[in-house]
Amino acid sequence: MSDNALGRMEDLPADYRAALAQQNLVPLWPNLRAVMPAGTPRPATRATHWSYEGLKPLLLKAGELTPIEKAERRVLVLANPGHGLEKMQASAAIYLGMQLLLPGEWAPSHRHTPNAVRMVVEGEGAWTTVDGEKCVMRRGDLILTPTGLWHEHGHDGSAPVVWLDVLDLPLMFYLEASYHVDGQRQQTRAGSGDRAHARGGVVPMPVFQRGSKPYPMLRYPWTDVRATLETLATDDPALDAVQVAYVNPETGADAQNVLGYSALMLRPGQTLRLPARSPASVFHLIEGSVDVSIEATAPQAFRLAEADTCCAPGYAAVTLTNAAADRPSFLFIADESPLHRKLGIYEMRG
Ligand code: GTQ
Repeated sequence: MSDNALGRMEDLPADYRAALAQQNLVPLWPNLRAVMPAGTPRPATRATHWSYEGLKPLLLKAGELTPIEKAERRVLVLANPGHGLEKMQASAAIYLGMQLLLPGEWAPSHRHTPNAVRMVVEGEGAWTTVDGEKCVMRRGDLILTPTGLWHEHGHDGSAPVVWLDVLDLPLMFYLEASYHVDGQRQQTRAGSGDRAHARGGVVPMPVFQRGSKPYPMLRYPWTDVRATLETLATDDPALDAVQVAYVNPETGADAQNVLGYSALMLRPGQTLRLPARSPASVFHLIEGSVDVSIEATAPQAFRLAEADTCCAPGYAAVTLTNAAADRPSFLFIADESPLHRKLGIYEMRG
């Protein structure tokens, strides 16, 4: 049925409309197509690129303007203009922020309902203590701070440290389930977020039982992930998508419940087309140089330099090209696929 076949609001008498509103009632038919468009959704999420070179001076300036005590978390949010900047969301479910911690600073312990991960962008000497385990932060490391776990950030190094925060905050906020609790400085215990699961293929088995922690591994060191990608590329030269998923090493399931995380290597000069899928996604360049082309309603193309980030709406194919002809490029990818799969709305359209 075409759009104009349905009655419009203006077709209804003004007194009838007023009587409906008076009783908090709304006629569906004038609004039906807006909430359920034909064939494909109309995402507010716009393909957007955030340049690290562009934002870094502003982030460092925030370090001068706002002491950590006045910020709790000193973050510039990568906001999608399609949603309105004040909504602070990259997509329907994804929040992105660039966080700065200066030498000697401490971002106090808290926990919250949204799940978060950190992808370390630059700087040495910072750490995040998650659930009592002190996780060192090195470039490219992924550190989980899952829902409900205490976390705090500190910095013993001598130069600024920056990382990318990825949270499912927009979803939790929409669900009216977003809140935080302040805590005390955590007592640390043995463990560094990854030690017991650092070597693939074996998992702890205390007293003949498999571990039951929902988040057994909190830190995914980049050196290991990068080495895995290189091995994968070497062992299977015909493999197109040299990509690994960050998973729970006990169960093999996605590392977190809502957002999915992966790392992708593009061979020198390689072009890879990712088919259109329902979840929105985020691409962050860890190493190299990559051209991103997004086949959205308003097509977009970006060149990602190191530490740049971009997002693509769902239902849009994305083509990635390694702009370097002589070396691989490495991307960190976050997307909404665990959420879509759980909801039964996951689609791949080709
Ligand atoms: O580091 O705990 O970007 O609570 C937003 C909210 C980071 C954090 C963000 C947070 C954090």
